[in-house]
Amino acid sequence: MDKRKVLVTSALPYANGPIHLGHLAGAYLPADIFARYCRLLGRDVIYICGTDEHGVPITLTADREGVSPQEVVDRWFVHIRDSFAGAGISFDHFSRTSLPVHHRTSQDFFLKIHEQGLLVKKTERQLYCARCARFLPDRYVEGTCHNCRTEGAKGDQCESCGKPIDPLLLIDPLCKLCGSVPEARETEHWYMPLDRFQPWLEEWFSRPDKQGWKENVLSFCRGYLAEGLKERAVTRDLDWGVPVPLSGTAGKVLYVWFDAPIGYISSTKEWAEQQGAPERWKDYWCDTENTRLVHFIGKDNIFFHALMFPAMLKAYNDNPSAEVQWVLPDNVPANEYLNLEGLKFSTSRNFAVWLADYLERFEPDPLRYYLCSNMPETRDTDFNLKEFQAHNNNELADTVGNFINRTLTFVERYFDGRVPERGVPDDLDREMLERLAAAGPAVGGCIDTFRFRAAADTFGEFARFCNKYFNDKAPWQSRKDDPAACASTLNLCVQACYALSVAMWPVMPFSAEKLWAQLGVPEDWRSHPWDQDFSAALPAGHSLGKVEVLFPKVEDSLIEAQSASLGKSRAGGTRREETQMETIDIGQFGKVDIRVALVRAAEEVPRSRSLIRLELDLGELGSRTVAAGIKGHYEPAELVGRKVLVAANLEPRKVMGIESQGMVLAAVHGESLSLCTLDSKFDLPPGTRIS
Ligand code: B3M
Ligand code: ZN
Repeated sequence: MDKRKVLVTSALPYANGPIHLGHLAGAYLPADIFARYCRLLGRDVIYICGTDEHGVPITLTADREGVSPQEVVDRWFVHIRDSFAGAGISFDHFSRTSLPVHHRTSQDFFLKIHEQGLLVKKTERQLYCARCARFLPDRYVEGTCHNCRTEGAKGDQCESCGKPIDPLLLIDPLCKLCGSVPEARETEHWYMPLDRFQPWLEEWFSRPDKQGWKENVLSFCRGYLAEGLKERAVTRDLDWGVPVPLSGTAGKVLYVWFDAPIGYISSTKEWAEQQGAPERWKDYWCDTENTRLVHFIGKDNIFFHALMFPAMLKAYNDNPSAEVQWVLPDNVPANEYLNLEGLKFSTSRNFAVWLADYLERFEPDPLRYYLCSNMPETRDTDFNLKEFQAHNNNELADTVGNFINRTLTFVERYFDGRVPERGVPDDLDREMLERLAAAGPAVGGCIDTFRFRAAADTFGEFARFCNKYFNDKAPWQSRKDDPAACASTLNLCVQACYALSVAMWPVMPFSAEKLWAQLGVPEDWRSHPWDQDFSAALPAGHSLGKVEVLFPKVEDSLIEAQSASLGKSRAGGTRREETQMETIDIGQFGKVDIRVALVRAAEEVPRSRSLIRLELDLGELGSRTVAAGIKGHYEPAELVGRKVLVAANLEPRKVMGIESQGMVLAAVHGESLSLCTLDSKFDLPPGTRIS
């Protein structure tokens, strides 16, 4: 089964909004860990992604904002790409589906399938809004789901039961743009006859390699096959997308789910071009003998990756005039959902921890490690800020970091920063040696079979053993009684630090690279193959680098700040939360000291997406610096001279290098934000207390 080449993909995020931690845990972090692990093993791997820039989610955003779809995707492409980079997601290439190479590739796909007479052209009735003078494909219409009767179901797929929606069957449909009741009108579309691929898909799903697929994915697909696959429309009446490459089809584009998976191919083509080897994409996509194609996705995308796309690839391959034969997915390790403090992440309600916001406050690695330990592999899991903090402080700071720091400072202090000599091992040493030999394969075996939680557990267990080894060997004692034994202990501890550094890299690459600097070894992953003997990686006499704390604790104030912004969006966004409000007594309220403050100066915080730094005059309380998350809503210049309201007795906290000494009050609704200000009828002096 060990094919030489690995082609890893992550679902192409829609370029119409920011990435949140639910996305990260679902389709990106596991793929990144897997791709990095393959790299450490020396496998020939490429990791491909890009933004999905077509489809109704994007045109709806453009309609709402009154801008062109191109403007929407240009903005979000940059934002999404940069958030992923900040989180260490190491794509070999991150492309976009609005590029010409993608349009060409998708049109070629359509034609290769169409040429064989496989696409069914049908005139059919679809929902049309007379007021907007347009058809209402997919999410342009909303109503009650005809499968499960959930209200507010969008016209493509019901979020509640996960089933595809037939818009004509939607109960009480409404136009999403203007709210009127649509009518049915005739239009022409092309259909992919999935029913004709049913026998082949059944055979494909019965092949032995499917035993390595996750049960959630298999049972989902078996369910579909048992019901019998139906034809699916692959075109839409829209003016944004890949134009249908047939004459007389003006105003029609390919359905976004037809072109999006082809985006993996076009992204690889663009990568090859940039490598200066324009044909190299074929080395991966068309070497059916040697390539493993692995699609990382969230569970809502299983249908398209495990049934629809394989059928499209098969249809193309069946064309006698096809110049290439595509590889079929080797695995589709779909994750379930990550929830947030017991509720669903919601982009529309702004109930989310956005990756870019997270990265303004915290380091990426503790998040990666926590999400890896808590990955929604086989069932939904929950992201909880307090748990994240505890995980960082107990596992990373107190266990992994503590062991590494004790070892390296000990060597620095008592062995002149050089790896000590190893002597004859005792029983405990032998156990350490065995563990050192097993550490890499143990963690790697889990990653290789997409068991990321187990990989994190195995890593954590090894770190705990290392800590215990250090304690049990008590080198501070043996340094005086038995210097040779002490040297031997520290030699093994240094090797263990090295083993941890390599085993850490797929999950916590930034920390691994810092640790390599501390260990005095090259900081480039290419120098640290997985399959070496970790028990003697660093020879006696090798000089270590400068020792620093690898995993600082996450302070309460940071968690509270993140939690407060979550609370804001939670209260602003969901009615359920508003009515479930917790009550406090007047005394508790009185503890918050809210004051009138005059803005003396304002400037945008460099590199921050949301912050403006305010210099405030609070009258008798003196002046204050506050970092306010209002960038994009106000220009700094228009703030100067205005009076705002500030919670003045909050503990100061550091954000983006600024000590923020208070919180400016604002009302937030969806994407709108308004500063709370005073009635202009009265001119109250700065420092006036609000009660
Ligand atoms: N653009 C993302 C989503 O459904 C969708 C994935 C495409 S993968 C080819 O959230
Ligand atoms: Zn309308």
